[in-house]
Formats: sequence, structure tokens, C-alpha cells
Amino acid sequence: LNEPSEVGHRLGGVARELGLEELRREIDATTERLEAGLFHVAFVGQFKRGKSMLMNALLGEPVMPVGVTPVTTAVVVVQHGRERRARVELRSGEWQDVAVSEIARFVTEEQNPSNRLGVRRVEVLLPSELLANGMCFVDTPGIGSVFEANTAETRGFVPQVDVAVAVLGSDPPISGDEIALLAAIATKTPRIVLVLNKCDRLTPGEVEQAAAFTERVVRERLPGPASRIFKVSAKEAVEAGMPTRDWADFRRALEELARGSGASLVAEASRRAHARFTAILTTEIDERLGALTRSTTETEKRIAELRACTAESERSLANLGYLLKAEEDRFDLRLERERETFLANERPALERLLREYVAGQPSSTRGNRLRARAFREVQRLVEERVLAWNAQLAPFAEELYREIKRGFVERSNVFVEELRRHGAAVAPDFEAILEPPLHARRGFYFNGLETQASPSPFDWVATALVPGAAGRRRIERSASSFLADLFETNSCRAVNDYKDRLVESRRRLESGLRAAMRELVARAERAHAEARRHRDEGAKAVERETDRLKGLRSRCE
Ligand SMILES: Nc1nc2c(ncn2[C@@H]2O[C@H](COP(=O)(O)OP(=O)(O)O)[C@@H](O)[C@H]2O)c(=O)[nH]1
Ligand SMILES: [Mg+2]
Repeated sequence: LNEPSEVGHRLGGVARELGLEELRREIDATTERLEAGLFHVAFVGQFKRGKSMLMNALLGEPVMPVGVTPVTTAVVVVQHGRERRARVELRSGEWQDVAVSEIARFVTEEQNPSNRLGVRRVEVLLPSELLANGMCFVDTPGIGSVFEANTAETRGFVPQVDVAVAVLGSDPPISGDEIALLAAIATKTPRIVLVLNKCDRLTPGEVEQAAAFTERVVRERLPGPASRIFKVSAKEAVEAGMPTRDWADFRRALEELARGSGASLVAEASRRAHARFTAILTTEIDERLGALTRSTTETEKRIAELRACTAESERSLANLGYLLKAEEDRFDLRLERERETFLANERPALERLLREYVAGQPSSTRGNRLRARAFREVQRLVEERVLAWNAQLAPFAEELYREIKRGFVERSNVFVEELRRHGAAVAPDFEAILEPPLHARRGFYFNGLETQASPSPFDWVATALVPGAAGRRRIERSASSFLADLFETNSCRAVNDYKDRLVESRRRLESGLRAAMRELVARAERAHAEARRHRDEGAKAVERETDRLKGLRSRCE
């Protein structure tokens, strides 16, 4: 055995001897992965940037479902295997073999709504040459990535990301959410590969502009040096079957990573994993040693204090909830006012553009053809305005979210201080739960109200029958009322999307904090129960256990 895997087995053994089965499973799985020389390249970025299509293009086959509403909790790992096969791990710990073509059943919102099936992770094995050197592709569907998730499954995966491929786009260009996401990733791994996807949708000038803008923002906001940005089109890579734009360079960069840096990536990953496992284990051991040294009454008093302390912090969280709710209501009002101003400012101008457009149509364009054109133009005009406006809302939402996070961080710091005062061992990754950026799962998209855009049979006949100027006026009127509907619907949807995301983010912060508190108290109670068991057996047993724990502790170092 090489050294890292020796350390892994040692730590796994310590976890087993402490009776921490869940942790032991995690340590063993990580050790096994690192022994096999596997490292994780995670594709991260907002929903619909083309992460899945990019993976498919690299793998040369449609493994990941594309263009779907994803499930946030399931992580998909694609790795090398002589045979094509896939298996699904359920929350129960049970594995189920499935065909590669079946994985959409487990990872898409349509077929597995709200992860009803309880999927923890999906593993896909492919005989892909690109993966032959130990590189694994990880799709963290839907959310910005595992980095902003707050479910146990996905949070547990964050420390296992070795390289991040950040998939960015230009419609809109890199958003505040994405920057926050990249900053969160940068605290975990310095290796970030930047990709600007969907370049086929832009003119060459727009591509350069988007790339330069993204590079500048990334340079300003990330601590370390960033990779160059690869300008690609996953669509062209899939369809053309030969490399376009920076595709060949991008692929080569990944190949070189696998060939040249695979070993050092695995070594880095081992170091990170071992530091983390060691911290968790020594915290547990210290808690148990403490419980053995104190008298029963002292420990009982302490547990009571811890319980009181968490109950207090529960109350404090509830109060924080009310305060934040008030903040959110103010935010809602502000957004509503923004929306009204936006409509008041933009509508007259768009009405004018619409009239000009209709007037500019050759007089031979009449009836339903003219109506269809006018409606399409309305969709185009409104979409452009609403998307631009939606991007402008981001800073408001992020500002408020920062406020909300600050509230949580302050409360949790008070709580953690209090616990330390009562002598509780607070694991070093406690603060990590407060890191996620603003939740970005749903994501706003423009709704063109297609059913309303196509005329009813009555409308169609009426439009065909009313001739000349009166006909044009009629078309203008209905296009204008369509314009109003489009504006109203989509601006409300944009506002609601931000509201939902804030509420969701807050909910995740809260549940993350609660889970961390519960774990703290559980650890103290576990230590107490163990100590009592040994004490019941007499002073010799206590001495034996103390020696055993000290032995385990030195095995962690
Ligand atoms: N035009 C164009 N469309 C793309 C490209 N990459 C992905 N798409 C489309 O964008 C949508 C979202 O892609 P998907 O891979 O599911 O995005 P994900 O949510 O980031 O995994 C799909 O409809 C794809 O067909 C690209 O390079 N060019
Ligand atoms: Mg996807």
C-alpha cells in the first residue's frame, strides 16, 4: 500500500472502532477512489448553460439527458469501465443496476419529481479513452453546482471535487450568481477551467466581447490565477463531429490534466480528505475523552446546558426568521416598485416600436400574415427588454441575500461561542454550511405565451375579413394588448423567481444550521452515553477506555 491509502485505511479503522459507521463508509469510499487513482472533474454552472451537452460531446455519446429540468440532489459520476453500465445509489445505501440509457429516469425532475425515488448518486461506467487515466466527470445537475446545495447528499460531495469546469455563457453574460459560485468553488479547489459555451449563437465580435468581459470579471473576483477561457459550442461539437473554435484546445487541456496531473490531483485530494476526516475524528475523540474525565453530574449538567443552549439558538433562529421575513417583505415591495417603473418606462417606447414595425410592413402583407409578424415582433421586443431588466435585478437580490447570510453568520457565531464556553467540541467545518451562494435552481426564462400568440379561429376569420386600414388598426390593437400581457406575465415571473430563490436560500441556510446544531448535541450525548457505560463497569474500564481513545487519537495523527 502506498502512503495515502495507508492513511485512509487507518482513519477508516479509527471511525469503525468509534462506531461511526456512516463516516467509516465515507472514508472507505474515498480511500477506494483514491487507491484506484480516480479524480473528480465537476461540471458546474447555472442551469441550461449546456453542462450536460458539453459532457456528452467530450464523451462522444449522449450519456447525460440534455435540456431537462434536473434533480438537485443526485450527483452523476461518469468514470472509465471496460463495460458500459450504470448503477444508482439510493439514500438507503442500496445500489441498483440500470442501463446507461435509463439514467434520465433517476436524475430528471420530470421522471423523478423532487427526487421521490431518493437517489443519492448515479455512477456511469464507459469505455471512454478520455477517462482511461482516472479522470471522472461529475454532473451536479441543475443547481449552480454541489457548491450551493444544502442537502446532505450534495454537501457531502463538495470536498470531493478536485477540478471544476465552470460552464459560462453570454445570455446573460456571467451573472452575480455565477461569480459567487466561482468564489465558493475557489475556496475548495484552485483548479478551475473556464468555458464559454454556446458560441454558435453569437457573432465573432460578440464572442470576443463576452470572453473578454468574463475573463476580466473572473480576474477581479477570484483570488488565484484563472485558466484561459475556452470558447466553444457543445452543439457544434456534437453535430459537426469535428472540433470547432477552441474545442480541440479544451479537450487537450482535459487530456493533459488526466495524463500529466492525475497523480498530483489524486495526492492533493488525499491530503484534503485526510485533513478533513482527521478533524472530524479528533473532535469526536476529544469529546469522549472529556466526558470520561468529568464526573457524571458534571457531564449531565453540561448536556443540560448544551440542550438549553441549542433550544435558545432555535428560538434565536425563529426570531431571526421573523426579522428576515420583514426584510424580504421590504425587498418584495422594492421589486414591485422596480417592476412598475420598468413597465411605465418601457411600454410606451415599445408601443411606438410596434406601430413603426407594422407601418413599415409592405402593404401587400395583410391579414393573418401581418398579425403573425406583429406578434413575433412583440415577443422579440419584450423578451429583449425583460431579459435585460431581469439581469439588472440580480444585484438587488444578492445584496439582500448577503444581508440574510450576515444575520445567520452572526447568530451562529454567538451560538458557537456559547457552545465552546460549555466545552463542546465544535468541528472545524461548522462554518462551511453558511457559505452557499444565492440559490439558483429554478432560473427565470422568458415565456412567449405561444397559445395566446396564435389566433383563435374566430380571431383568424375576423382578421382575414377586415380589410385595409381598419384591418391594420385591429391587428395593432390586438398586438398591443398581447404586448401588455407578455410584459405583465414575464416581469411578474422575473420578480417571483428572485423571491423564490431568496426564500429557498434562507430555508437552506436555516436547515443547514439546524442540522449542524443537532450533530453537535448528538456528539455530546453519544460521548456521555459511552462514558456512562464505561463508568458503570468501574474505574478499570474507564482507564481502559481512556487509553484506547488516546491510542485512537494518536492513530489519527
Ligand atoms: N446553440 C447551442 N445550444 C446549446 C449548446 N449547448 C447546449 N445547448 C442547448 O442548451 C440547452 C441546455 O443544455 P444542457 O446541456 O441540458 O444544460 P445544463 O442544464 O447546463 O446541463 C439544451 O436545449 C441544449 O440543446 C451550444 O453550444 N449551442
Ligand atoms: Mg444538465
